[in-house]
Amino acid sequence: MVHLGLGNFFRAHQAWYTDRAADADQWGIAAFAGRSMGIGAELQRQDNLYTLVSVGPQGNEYRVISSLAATHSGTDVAGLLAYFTDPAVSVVTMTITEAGYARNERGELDAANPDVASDIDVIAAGNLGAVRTAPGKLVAGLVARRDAGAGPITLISCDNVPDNGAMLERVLRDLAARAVPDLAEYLDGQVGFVTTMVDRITPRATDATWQAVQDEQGVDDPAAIATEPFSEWVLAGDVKAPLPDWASAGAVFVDDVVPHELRKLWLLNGAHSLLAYAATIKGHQTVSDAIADPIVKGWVNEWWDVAARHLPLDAAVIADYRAALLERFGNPRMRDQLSRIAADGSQKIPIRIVPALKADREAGNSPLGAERAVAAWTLHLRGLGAPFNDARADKISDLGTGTLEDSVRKVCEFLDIDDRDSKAGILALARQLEA
Ligand code: CS2
Repeated sequence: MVHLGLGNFFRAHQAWYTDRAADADQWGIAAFAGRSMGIGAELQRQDNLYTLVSVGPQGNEYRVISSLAATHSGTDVAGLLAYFTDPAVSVVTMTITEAGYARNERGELDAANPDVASDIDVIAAGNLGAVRTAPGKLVAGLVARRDAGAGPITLISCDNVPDNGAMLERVLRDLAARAVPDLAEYLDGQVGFVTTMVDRITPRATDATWQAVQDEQGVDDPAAIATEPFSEWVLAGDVKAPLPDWASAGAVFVDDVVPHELRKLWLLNGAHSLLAYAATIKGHQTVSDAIADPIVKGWVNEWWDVAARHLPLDAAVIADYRAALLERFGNPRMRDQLSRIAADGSQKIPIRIVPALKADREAGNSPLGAERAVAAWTLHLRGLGAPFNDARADKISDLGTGTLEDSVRKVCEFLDIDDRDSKAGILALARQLEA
């Protein structure tokens, strides 16, 4: 299998499931970093083996992960195309972040993005090796695979975006329609898209992780990473070619993944984003410190009450998940930095917070818990709390300028929130948070 996005989350999640699958000895992952080599150089020096540290509230567990067979730089497009033409490769997974799909506000491929426009041109000209974006690389790979007659393949997005299989299919079809219209037949018949919910909180790697591996395992592993004990993977969709036996490692295949995705995206990720913007204004730096503050915990519960009113799930399922999340967030040994979660809010707030906010106003309620998250993000854009870091900084930096009232108005416009009461609520909450 091939994976795009050699980040910590992939190494703690999909690589870990593949390592523990009953047929693990039949599989190896060729993983491609983002632009630069990233951790790939360290991994190559140690035969692509690394230690995964599961950080429980009481102590650590260690496992050497051996599912990674090769690591490549993101610029090695020739290497990527070679895998696509190999019939032994049957699945491509990806963790390329919300921004990596190069979508515009309407969820279509953003053809106005210069890198996307360039990919359309080079693919149309048959110069497949010159692609730059993830959608460009995937379409180029599929063209190469079709031309090589290498057979069917399954593509699996593992990013926190609702209905990520359909989302991926849409951007690839948009790109193909502009660059190689005759790829449509191959896409219809030979390419499967799988939608997934992925979950495992994986903080940034720190020296403390490396030190623990050194002290407790006697191994100097610069590629070691830490993660939480909890993990979940729910998949649904059109499997066109063999996959590792992930079910034997705990993954669950269902008919409809959407309720699972919403549960995770709203309750876990939504609370994460609220904490990243609101709790950092109060001076907290990690999730566990923030959730230990009763005021912050109250904000999270208020958000969860809003979200719960609109989740298509039994109340008991939601209550259990909330209780489990409080334990996960409270794990004091994890040290998950809120600045990690604060990144790319322009991609996260619209899918994590806004749908429940709007649904709740439409139902005649006052979704204060959701509006506080938008208020806190507004202040974040104005320089409060966690440092600003957003893949779409060029498009959104103006939202934080002018008076607070200006900012709230622009943020609401950006998020397509036009309800008057919501706007007033967000402004009032922003004033409170600022004070
Ligand atoms: C976090 C996620 O970065 C973020 O915004 O909310 O990385 C979160 O830790 C994972 O989705 C947990 O599965």
